[in-house]
This record gives sequence, structure tokens and C-alpha cells, in this order.
Amino acid sequence: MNRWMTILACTASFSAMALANDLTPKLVNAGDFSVRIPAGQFTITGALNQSGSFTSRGASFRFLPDGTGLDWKARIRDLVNAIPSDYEVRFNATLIAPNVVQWDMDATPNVCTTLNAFQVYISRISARFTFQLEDYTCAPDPINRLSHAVSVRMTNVGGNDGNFLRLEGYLFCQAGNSNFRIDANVFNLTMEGFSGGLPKSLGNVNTDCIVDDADLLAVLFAFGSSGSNLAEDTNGDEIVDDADLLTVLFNFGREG
Ligand SMILES: [Ca+2]
Ligand SMILES: [Ca+2]
Repeated sequence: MNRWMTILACTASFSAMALANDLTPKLVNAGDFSVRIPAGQFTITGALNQSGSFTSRGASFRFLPDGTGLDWKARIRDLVNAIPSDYEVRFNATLIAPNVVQWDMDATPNVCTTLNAFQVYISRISARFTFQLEDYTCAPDPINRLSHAVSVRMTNVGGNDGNFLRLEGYLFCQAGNSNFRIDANVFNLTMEGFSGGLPKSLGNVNTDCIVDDADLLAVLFAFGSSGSNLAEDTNGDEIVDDADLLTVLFNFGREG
């Protein structure tokens, strides 16, 4: 009997450990992530020949409620700062190993836009980013794009097979004219991102990584206040009332 109980206890604790180590729920609970590309390279070949370094200033993206819960959308301008296109592309998530998420995107925008000084037609854009998730001590977003603290660090892994961005298009928006065909490749990427923590919509009004008595007290002290951008207004209706209090109570103890 004792032996069975020991086995059961071991199994239970092992399961708890396995669950505790899965960081993807922290991303889903946070609902968003920040990311930046401090280093990378690009080449453009065909009708235009250029090469150089590729970097991207920090941006944040929201996870979509459909799909895996870790899919997200981005405007091309957020991915490639040199292209001012608002066309949205979708990144689909696949968990390829514990705490390793691969995001894939493949789209055919067929839009005429600009790249640096040139008019370009983008017929296809595709990308893959692969990130290792690691615990990170709860702190303000180092990329300074998220309004809540973060508890997960994302670092890209998998080299050029796991991390690339490709563009197919036509110079001067001469769509379909092979004389104007251009291909752009972004590679040797270094990326980092942050997620985790909890948004105030889940009752975390003091931007740390837990809903606890500090949040409860903050809402109680602010109870009845009205105005825009109140930290304690969890649902954004410009008043701190029982709805905000209930949000804190329903999420009490939740960690992100
Ligand atoms: Ca809190
Ligand atoms: Ca409110």
C-alpha cells in the first residue's frame, strides 16, 4: 500500500512539475508580447541589388483568441520598418518542443508600397521565427512596449532554418514583369522578446505578475473614482466600481 502511495505521489509531483514548466499558458494569460530584432542581415537580388544590416525597433503584438491561442497578426511596417505598409499578416504558432514555439507566416499581399526610396510591389512575404521560452524574474518590459510587467523571456533559436523573413516582389510596382523581379532575404537574425505577467483586464492593477491583496486594496481605495486611464479601472469604462472589484476577486491568486 505504501509503495503504491509513493508511486502515486511521485507521479503527481512529476505531473505538477511538468505543468509548472510549461510557460505557454503565461503567454496566453498575458495576451501579448514584445519583441525586437537588434541584429540581422538582408540581401536584395534581381532588379535591385542591395545588402546590409537588418534591425527592427521594438514592437508589441496581441495573441489572437482563435487558433492556438499563440497566433498573432502584424502589419508589414512593424516587421520591416523600411516598408510603410499597413497590410496585416498572420503568424501561426506550433509548439515544436517543450517551451519552443515556432511561428510561421506566408502571405500574398499583392500591394504596391515603398522600400526605402523605391516603389515596390510585394507579391509574397513569408517568415519563420522560433523562440525558446524561459522564466524571467518579474520586471517591467525591458523593450518598453508592454504596459505590464513580464515573467517570460523569449530568445530565438534554430539558426537560419528557424528564423528568416523573405519577400518576393517587383521594383517600381511592375507586377508580373520578370525584368523587375526582386527577392529579399533577411537572415542571421538575433531576436528577443518578453511576455508573461498579467494585464489589468485580469485584475492585476499594479502591473506586477500576480493578482493579490495589493490589487484588491488599490481597487478599494480607488472605488468610486472616475476618469480616463485610471490604473484600477480594469474594464476601461472610466469608473472604478463593483465590476472592477469582481474582476480582482475572480482572478485573485492568479499568477502570470
Ligand atoms: Ca498585482
Ligand atoms: Ca471599470
